[in-house]
Amino acid sequence: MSFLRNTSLTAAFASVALALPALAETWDMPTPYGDAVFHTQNVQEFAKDVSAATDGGLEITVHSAGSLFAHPEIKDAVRRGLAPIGETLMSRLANENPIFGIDSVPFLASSYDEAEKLWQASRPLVEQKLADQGLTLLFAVPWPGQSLYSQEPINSTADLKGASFRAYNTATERLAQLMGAVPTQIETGDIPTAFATGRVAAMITSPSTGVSSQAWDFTKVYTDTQAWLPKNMVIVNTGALDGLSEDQRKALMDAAAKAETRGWEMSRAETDAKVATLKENGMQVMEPSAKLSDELTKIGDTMTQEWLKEAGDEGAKVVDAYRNSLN
Ligand code: PCA
Repeated sequence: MSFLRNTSLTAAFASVALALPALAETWDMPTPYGDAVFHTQNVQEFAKDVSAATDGGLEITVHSAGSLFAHPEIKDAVRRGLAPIGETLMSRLANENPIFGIDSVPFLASSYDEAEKLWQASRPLVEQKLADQGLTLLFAVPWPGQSLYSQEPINSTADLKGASFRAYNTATERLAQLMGAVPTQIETGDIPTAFATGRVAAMITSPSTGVSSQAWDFTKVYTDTQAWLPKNMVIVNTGALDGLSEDQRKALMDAAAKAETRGWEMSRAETDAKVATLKENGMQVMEPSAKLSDELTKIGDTMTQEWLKEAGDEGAKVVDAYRNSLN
């Protein structure tokens, strides 16, 4: 064995090692929804943008459809640093603080323009409540307006009396109760089975989720209530964020701002496209009757009052700022 050959080999390895860039950081990113959903596609684009802007220095691996952490666990996983970054439905956190549920109060903000203004008014408090837990908000994107899916036409809430109704947050549970229905929490991935086995008979969700769960297989009527636009948000563990280089942090924040703009555009485009898909697959698309609209508006008023009561002064300030921004 030649000592000389060995040292020259070692030297060769050392020079290769020196020529390599610093080890790339890889972040696992749990997300709740499937790959066909526009939110997931937007997050994938975001990950690509971050990789490109950091020359591969920060790679984000998206684990969609609750495959790394189930939806209810994602936020705590990020808070505890089990995953540095993740996506969740903002209103899933409403039990921690009412501000997270402000976008799920029926008819408080029911168009994209209103939803955007509500987001501007509520974002600082959302950011603050997340910061209190060591979390940083990166971006938030709305689902299209929430509308009813049922087997028979719904002319008034009386038609839902006693029906089991799929819920995905506390607001949809409360809505079901106020309509006289019986709420059951079901994740999007379990919607088809829940209908097939009779666990639920109706739901309120976006045309996007209607299409991704193939609602035409188990419901016949889509009633276009567009009652609110709940948001998904992407959060990052603040400690993990602080551990990045300044360049990487900037790349992440820039990609986040871009993802927010792109996501809102994707969401706006979704509404008509996915309603058309529901129709093509044989669903009856209906406008709500005057009676149903009236009843839902009243329920929205009740839920706004309940929200304000729960959210106190800081919540009232957000709603005031939002309402002032509408004029
Ligand atoms: N889809 C998600 C949240 C809101 C939406 O449109 C769901 O149904 O769970």
